[in-house]
Amino acid sequence: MKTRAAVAHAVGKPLTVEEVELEGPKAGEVLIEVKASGVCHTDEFTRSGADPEGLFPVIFGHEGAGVVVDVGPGVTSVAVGDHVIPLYTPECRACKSCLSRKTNLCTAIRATQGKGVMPDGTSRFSLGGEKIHHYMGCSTFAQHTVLPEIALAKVRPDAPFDKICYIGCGVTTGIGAVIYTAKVEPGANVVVFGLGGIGLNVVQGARMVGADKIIGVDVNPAREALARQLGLTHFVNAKDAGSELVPHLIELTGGGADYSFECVGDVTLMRQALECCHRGWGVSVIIGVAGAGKEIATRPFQLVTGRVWKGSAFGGARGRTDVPRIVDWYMDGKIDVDSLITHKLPLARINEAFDLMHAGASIRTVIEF
Ligand code: AHE
Ligand code: ZN
Repeated sequence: MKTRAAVAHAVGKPLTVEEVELEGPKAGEVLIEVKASGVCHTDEFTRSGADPEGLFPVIFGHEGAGVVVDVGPGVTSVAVGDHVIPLYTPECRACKSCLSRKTNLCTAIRATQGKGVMPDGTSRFSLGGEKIHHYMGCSTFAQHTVLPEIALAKVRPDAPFDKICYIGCGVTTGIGAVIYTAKVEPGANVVVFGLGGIGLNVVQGARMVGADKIIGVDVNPAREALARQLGLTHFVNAKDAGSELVPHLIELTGGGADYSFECVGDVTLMRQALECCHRGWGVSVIIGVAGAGKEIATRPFQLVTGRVWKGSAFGGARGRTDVPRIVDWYMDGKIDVDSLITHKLPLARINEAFDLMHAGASIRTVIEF
């Protein structure tokens, strides 16, 4: 079939919206009509060339919501008409990682996903006979896309696509890092580095679990008001604090943070996030994705004295199990998604979403099909 998609032909170039060829679903695969897709910083990370796994030409987008329109042979967990959220971290419930109960990082299809193809090693997208790569197994900047069934969370049909698409990455990554990865307990002091599309969700996750101080660090003072609406108790401008940032945070938390979260992907901030943690028990969670070749550093003393450095992908969430529950939390008014979706655009104007992101003008832009 033909469908409309935003194609990235080469590193650093704007996306071009064009009609592409899409093959139907093969065994274990599902064809969905994408109704809405958020534009995440990770799409820009790969578009810019900073991602060592980046492949071109490609159809980006990994934060979508849509409807099942066809299923391939052997598909049992979803049916035509079901509302679904694509999962860049699938959940097969059978691989070593899923069975370990220690991680959400299902390994069933990671190798082929990283090569921009479906599990059988081929792509469903092409243009004029040339193969186009899938992105993070999702490619939601297309009106239709194909995914393995293990990479789809079935969600309630009354939830609006233009809001719940954000649960496909940013919301789950931020809230999940608090509740699944860090397991923040009531009364804890939390420091959040970066109050963007992920950090603001860390803030509301911390509020949800009953954290005491929720301190946000950012260089953009315009982020403070929205962050406070979501539960922030203190705002620290990193520019004003300068080299005193870490001592200031330690003082503000009465000795150090119980938990800190790096939501930017900056290795200097990652070090500060670790070092502002409380001696003996503070846990720092890295969420931000850093560019190719970047490395983190700290004095081993920081870890010897009990601070813990962790990472979190997709918030530690098991997509097929946890994403439908997070959709319920949104529908029940337990979490705020609407305030974070600051812009909406049609697919034809998708490049403006990247401009808004660069200007720091948006938290999330959602593309509506
Ligand atoms: N390909 C990059 C790493 C990119 C990365 O870390 N991706 C995150 C998702 S960011 C969501 O916006 C992730 O969850 N990765 C899990 C995985 O299996 O890749 C690189 O540096 O190589
Ligand atoms: Zn993302």
